[in-house]
Formats: sequence, structure tokens, C-alpha cells
Amino acid sequence: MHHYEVNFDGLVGPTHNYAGLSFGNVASLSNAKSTSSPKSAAKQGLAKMKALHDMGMVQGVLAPQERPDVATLRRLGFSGSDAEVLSKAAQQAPEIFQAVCSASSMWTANAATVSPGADTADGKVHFTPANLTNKFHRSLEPTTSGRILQAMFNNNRYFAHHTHLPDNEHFGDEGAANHTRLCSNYGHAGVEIFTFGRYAFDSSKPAPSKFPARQTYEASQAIARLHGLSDENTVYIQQNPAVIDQGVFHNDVIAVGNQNVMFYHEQAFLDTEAKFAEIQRKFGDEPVHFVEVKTSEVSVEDAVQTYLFNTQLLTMQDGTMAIIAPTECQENPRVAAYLADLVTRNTPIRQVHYFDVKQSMRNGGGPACLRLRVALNDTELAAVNPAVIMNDELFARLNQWVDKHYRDELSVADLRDPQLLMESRTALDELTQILKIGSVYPFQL
Ligand code: SUG
Repeated sequence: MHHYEVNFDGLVGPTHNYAGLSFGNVASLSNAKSTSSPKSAAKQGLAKMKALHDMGMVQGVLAPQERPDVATLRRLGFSGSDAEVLSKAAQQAPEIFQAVCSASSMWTANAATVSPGADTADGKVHFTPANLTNKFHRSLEPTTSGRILQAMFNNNRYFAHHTHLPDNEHFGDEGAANHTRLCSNYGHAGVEIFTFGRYAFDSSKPAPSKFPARQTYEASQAIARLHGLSDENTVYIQQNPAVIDQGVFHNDVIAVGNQNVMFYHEQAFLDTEAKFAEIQRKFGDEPVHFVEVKTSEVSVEDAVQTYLFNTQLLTMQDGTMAIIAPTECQENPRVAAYLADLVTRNTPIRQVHYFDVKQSMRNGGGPACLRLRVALNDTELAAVNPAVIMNDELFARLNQWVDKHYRDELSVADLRDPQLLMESRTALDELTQILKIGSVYPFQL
């Protein structure tokens, strides 16, 4: 039996734009209102998927969501034809309108939390879509994310799908961005590490003062219960509130783990020593490589600007690991020097590959934000909808699809164009046929 970590990357949607919607996310705020390129954003994402496929990884594709989200505008009282709904909202409530146009579902690390069958009580792979309550534009995603995941993992013998947690800040859940799994082998029970930003029911506990902590301890616990994880498989660790206040809005901006490696910044967590001892104890006899980056090597500011930790840490076919980093890391001399040195040290990390995902980076989404990891064995992989698995043919087909439907440029003002809704729906309707996911969008239901 073989075991794989499959990366399901979000396909960038046709409305990809920079609206400055994410308070606490430095890149989103600083690029607000600049002109985006949906076409190159989608192609940058596809190029990364294809490169990982060519490196021998099993790579999947996760469909974007329907935007502008007319159904939400109707729920908020805008009425008339679809074009009238859009025009009234754009005029009367431009902030709401921009939020319902966001292509933020591209960051599939926030689509769900996933626990592999090796960790769960019933042996199934469990999925819980993230409710993303902290940001209005992202809180629109979970229902459709759930539908898309069901269409991809559509076999209840192997896959269990849960409803997202209650839509309330007490249960704020950002999915896999705050969840890492360490294991000796993808098929063995691992340690699931849930990182949270604050306690929902105890305001005496540490919390950031400037920017929001999106994930709560109580939400992380609820996910572990739903997925049937044992206490011996689970560790809860709090993010350092001081780094959230410096722009670390998700833990995957400051730490990433894979198999027996935890790559993290020294300031990432609270109570690091005790919590890492707990991780090691629960991991077992084999030593975990805790690869710590000191502030003197790379500052938190450099980490936030370059996304050094929003990298993918992949196990290659020869058992060594490679880092998939954004080109921003290469362009920063301190981070580039750190990575050049890292691959010579005594850790499993041996290679660094740089990718241009600048269109996504300008909204605070690096290589790791763009993917949802699902560890699967052969039988489970065979039960996944095969049309969402990347290969040369799908790559060519999706590039043609992007060329046909996507705009080269999009400004925030262009979002008002009713034609964009038609373009987006036409594109997505065709995509559901390419990916064979059936009717998942409100306009199709
Ligand atoms: O939730 N940006 C996203 C970026 C998500 C990154 N994901 C992970 N770290 N896993 C967010 O803040 C910005 C949209 C805008 O401003 O137009 C945005 O939603």
C-alpha cells in the first residue's frame, strides 16, 4: 500500500482582484485598489500545480467559487434582476459589493481542515470546511467549499464530510492554515497540531491587541472532536499574539510542518518549549527535526514580506524534502541566504524551488495558502474524482479554459460591469464539466 500527500490547489477565479479586504493581512491592505490580472494569477497557479506534478507529486485542483455572489446580495436585501442587484449594491454599499466579488476561495489552505484516515477513530478521511467568520468576504465560502469537497471526495466508505462550525467568532475557524500534521510516514497515525490565536470564552488569556486572532481554541477542539482524533494524537498550541500584531494572520505565515520536520520562526508560538516536548512525546521515539529560524537570521518583518514559512515542505520520491518558495524569498538577500544555507544543514530539507505566484502574494497568499493537503492511501486516492487530478491533459485544458474566459486586467471599478458576472458564470459552468463536479454553484442549483 502506498501513501501520498496530495496537494489540492485552488484555481484562481475570474474575479481575482485587490480590494484591501483583510485587516491584519499586510499585503492585502498595502495592495488595495491596485489592478490585478486574473489571467496571469490563474496561470501562475496552474504552473505551480504542473511543476509539482512533474516533480512526481500527486497534485489536485480545487474549483473556485461563484463571484460576484448575487445570492448573498439578495440575502442582504438587494433586489431586481441580477444586473440590478449588482448595480444597486455597487452604488449603495460599495464595501459589501467588493466583498462579494473576492476570489479569496483560491487560498484553499482555508477551505477546510482535513484529518487522514490513519488518525481518525473510524479510519475515514474527515473534512470540515472552515467557517472563516473573521472576514465577511471569506465567510461566504464554507457552504460551497463543502459542496465542492463532497463532489471531489464522493464516497462515504472512505470520506466523512462535516458541516462547518457555527458561524460565530467564538468558533472562528480558518482551516488547514492553522493545522499541521507531523508523522513518521503519511500512512501512520500522526500528531495533529492545532494552532489557535485566542480563547473565545476566557478574555483573561493572552490575545493580540492590534489585529484580530482569527482562530479560537474552542474551534480547534471542536474540529478534533468531529474528526474523532485521540488526545494522544492532538496538540493545541497558541500563536504568539505579538506576531499576529505584526501581520501573521494565519499560523502558516510563520510555521510549516511535514512528516518529521517542523520549520518555524522562534517567535511563532507561546510556550514553545513545553508544547514541542509534548509534540515529540506524542510523535514517538523517532526525533522530530525542529528547524528554528532565529530572529537574528530572519526578522518577523522579513518573514511576513517574503512568506518564508508559507512555503510547501514536500517529501520527494527519494525521501528528502524540498521547499516550494515564492520568488519574494529569492529577492530578499537575507531570506535567500538563509535558504541557501538551510539546504546544507543536517535536516531532511535538501532543495529549494522558487515559483512566481506574485498575483496571489499581493493579497497575502503564498504557495502554502494556495493548497489543501490531503494524505491518502492507494485505495482512497482511487476513490477521489479522477477529473480533479492534475496531468498533462488537464493542465492544457485548464490553460485553454483560462485563455478563453479570463480577463488580462481587472480594476476594482471593473467589478461593477454586469458582463463580468456573465463571464464568470459561463467559465464556472464549463469548469464543472471539465472537473466533473456536477452542480455546485448557487446559479446552477
Ligand atoms: O484571508 N486574503 C486572504 C489570504 C489568505 C492566505 N491564506 C493562508 N495564509 N493560508 C485572507 O486574508 C485578501 C482579499 C483582498 O484584499 O482583496 C484576502 O482575502
